Amino acid sequence: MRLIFGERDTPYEEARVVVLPVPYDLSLSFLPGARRGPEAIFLASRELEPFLLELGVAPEEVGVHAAEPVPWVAGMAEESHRLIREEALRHLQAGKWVVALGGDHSITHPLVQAHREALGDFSLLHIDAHADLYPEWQGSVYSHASPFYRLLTEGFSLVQVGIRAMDREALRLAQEKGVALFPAHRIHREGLPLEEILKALGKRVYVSLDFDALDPSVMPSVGTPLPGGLSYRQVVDLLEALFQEKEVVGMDFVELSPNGQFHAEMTAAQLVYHAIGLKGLQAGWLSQEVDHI
Ligand SMILES: [Mn+2]
Repeated sequence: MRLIFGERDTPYEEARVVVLPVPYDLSLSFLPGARRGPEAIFLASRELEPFLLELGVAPEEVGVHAAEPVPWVAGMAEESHRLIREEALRHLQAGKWVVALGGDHSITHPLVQAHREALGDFSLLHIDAHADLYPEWQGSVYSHASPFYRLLTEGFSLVQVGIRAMDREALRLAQEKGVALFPAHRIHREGLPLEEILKALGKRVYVSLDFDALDPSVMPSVGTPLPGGLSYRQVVDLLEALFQEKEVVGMDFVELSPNGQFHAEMTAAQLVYHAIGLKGLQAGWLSQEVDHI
């Protein structure tokens, strides 16, 4: 049975938004399970209230189509990444706005490649507990700890928010390459520096969100939880400011690793749904028909 996102699925031709499941987690180093992330988000999304009070719209009215999951090839990271890039590119070339659901964070590299091929240049906003700037991890450049190293060396400008784990070499690399780093401890001390974050980004932005950016008290269902994370409200505030000021060319939400805590799956689904609503408002696909509070 094919799963859908939300209460109803819009046929592909009419849909503006494609939710693309990428259940790939073969690069994980600690706790596997992110391959079950997309399915859990789909199932939880069925329980969402379609009307989003905060935005005053029903995001599903943009027309959301759930695509077939991208297949992967066991033991063949390069081939699996090629399939991810090709599937994303196919939807982008059909004019869809793609929201990818991981899967582990390694999928961001082929997703970003597909977006650049279809849509040209943009900067990267990476929301995560981990900087993911290792040249390789356990011998593989296709690792979930490496996508942003690869993207940096390919010339992308990078803004990282919520970070609380990186080693000395990664910090040195980030400083050398001009990464705009907004670590979680600074956000907790000073509040979310929205203006500074927006200033560090170009006009067009791709967003990659690792659910472990959220504090484990909010989001316990991740492969690599770390204390000291962001609140749900802080992440929503960041996305709202971003969509007001920038053109968001695409998004991925990665590393949900379901472990029986349904509230975490609801949190993930709600965040994805909220982002679709923000895109709908920014693109003019949705307008508020009732005064909302
Ligand atoms: Mn992470």
